[in-house]
Amino acid sequence: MLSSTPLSERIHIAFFGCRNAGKSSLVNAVTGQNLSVVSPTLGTTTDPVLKSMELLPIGPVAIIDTAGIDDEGILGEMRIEKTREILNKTHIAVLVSDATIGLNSYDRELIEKFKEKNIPYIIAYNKCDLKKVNCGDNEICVSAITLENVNALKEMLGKISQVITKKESYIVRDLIDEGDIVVLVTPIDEAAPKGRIILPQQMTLREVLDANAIAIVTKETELSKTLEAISGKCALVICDSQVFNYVSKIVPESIPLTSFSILMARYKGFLEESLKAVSAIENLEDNSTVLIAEGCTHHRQCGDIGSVKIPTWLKKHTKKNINIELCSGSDFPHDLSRYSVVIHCGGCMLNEKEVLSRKEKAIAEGVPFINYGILISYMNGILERSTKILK
Ligand SMILES: Nc1nc2c(ncn2[C@@H]2O[C@H](COP(=O)(O)OP(=O)(O)OP(=O)(O)O)[C@@H](O)[C@H]2O)c(=O)[nH]1
Ligand SMILES: [Mg+2]
Repeated sequence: MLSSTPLSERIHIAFFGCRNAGKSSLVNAVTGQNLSVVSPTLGTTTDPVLKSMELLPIGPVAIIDTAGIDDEGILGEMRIEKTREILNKTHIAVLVSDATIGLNSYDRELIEKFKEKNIPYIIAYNKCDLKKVNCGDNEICVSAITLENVNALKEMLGKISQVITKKESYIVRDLIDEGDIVVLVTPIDEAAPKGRIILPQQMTLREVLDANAIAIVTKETELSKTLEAISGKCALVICDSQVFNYVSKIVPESIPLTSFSILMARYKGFLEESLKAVSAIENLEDNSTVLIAEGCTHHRQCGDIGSVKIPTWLKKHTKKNINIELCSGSDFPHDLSRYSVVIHCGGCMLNEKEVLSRKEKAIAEGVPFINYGILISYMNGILERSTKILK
């Protein structure tokens, strides 16, 4: 984990198209690896295949091969649903069309989806060893068999990726100055993963170093001693949201305080929505249903915060008998209408596209979308304090 770019930070390039268009063959050709099974049988690829790799000239990417969008029957429908879910995390789409057949209605529907979701796309007319077609600006004739134009396709992907990565966003770098001391408070309890620190902490630490600032990492139990040792000379304290209450009592009001989850929500683009939405918990009633969504699937990564701590605190705060539902990883309910509120982790394991598509879905359905850290600081009465430095 420490040695490679996290999946959530990689450009996701997904290959879509009809069965037998040669999606898997082209993925193998582009990556130079045998990632996906190829065969003349329709519907060879069933579940999406995702592989993290370094792809020149782009850099760290996640390449995704998908099932044919024209798949049939109930199972086919489920596969198509999975393919649509992939759209929510795709930065660049490659529509693979069989050049001997040309674009069909499924392909056109996909193109509409790309446009609707603002996904830059390339149409790759594959099997150009059998037939060539005239290509427009974002189109290219390729052959996964002879490898004709496969490098040119990679160059096109490289150009698009340069455009979409221009917009820099930061976790903490823009909040601190060179030489600042930043204290990171990371509880190590039984829920902490063995032998490492978790992703939001790693990413924050890296940015503190990038800013030529000084990072001090400590557990909450050593925080008092830490602050004493540096005579309170500290530009910012960042803690795990679970220990907000404890930490807020130790850190003097004069030192800015926030949490990893809040910083992550800002980085992924849903801080403002969370701030607007958080007071919606006051409207919860007995039997209201709340969805708690966690981006990681390794249960222990976030420990019991989503399944135990937040539900307990929420019930205590609202004094209502609330129903809690949990989801994790890439699973996110299709229909949010049953939920009074969605409470979402910082989303460090999901790419920003996926988090934003969840936020937009919630907004479209009128369901408040709140970040873990914002919720916890609100319930502890320190919302103003923990977001002051971000404004
Ligand atoms: N002539 C020629 N055949 C190709 C080319 N690319 C793929 N094929 C053949 O087309 C067939 C389907 O290839 P796949 O890569 O499995 O197609 P797919 O789009 O992944 O198909 P599904 O997984 O079923 O959706 C195989 O028999 C490939 O050998 C190409 O560039 N030229
Ligand atoms: Mg395939």
